[in-house]
Amino acid sequence: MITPTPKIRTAALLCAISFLNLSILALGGEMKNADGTKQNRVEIKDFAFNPQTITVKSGEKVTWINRDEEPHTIVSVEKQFKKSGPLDTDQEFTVTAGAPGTYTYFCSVHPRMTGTIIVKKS
Ligand SMILES: [Cu+2]
Repeated sequence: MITPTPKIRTAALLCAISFLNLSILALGGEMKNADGTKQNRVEIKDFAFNPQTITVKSGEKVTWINRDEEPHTIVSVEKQFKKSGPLDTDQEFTVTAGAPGTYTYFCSVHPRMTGTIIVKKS
């Protein structure tokens, strides 16, 4: 006789695996949006951008989120993208990656905080 137990077990296992994936990816870097497009996230924590260098494709979005209690900003060194206002705790800022190239940025409140976006051809 066949019981439905193995199926349920598989479903529970798959569920656990996707949950695990999600928690690893949620730390920063690449994530998928609900519609399947790539989500590029940079977390600001302990006065640092994490990941410090992120590689994206032209046309993709990059989102920063401030996890510190201090306000931070995102300012392109060469003014290659619009600068953010001061981000409060848990506030986000998003830009769309333009032409391929290397974009460096810093926090105007704490200029030692720097990061890099590498934009590849899409
Ligand atoms: Cu800052």
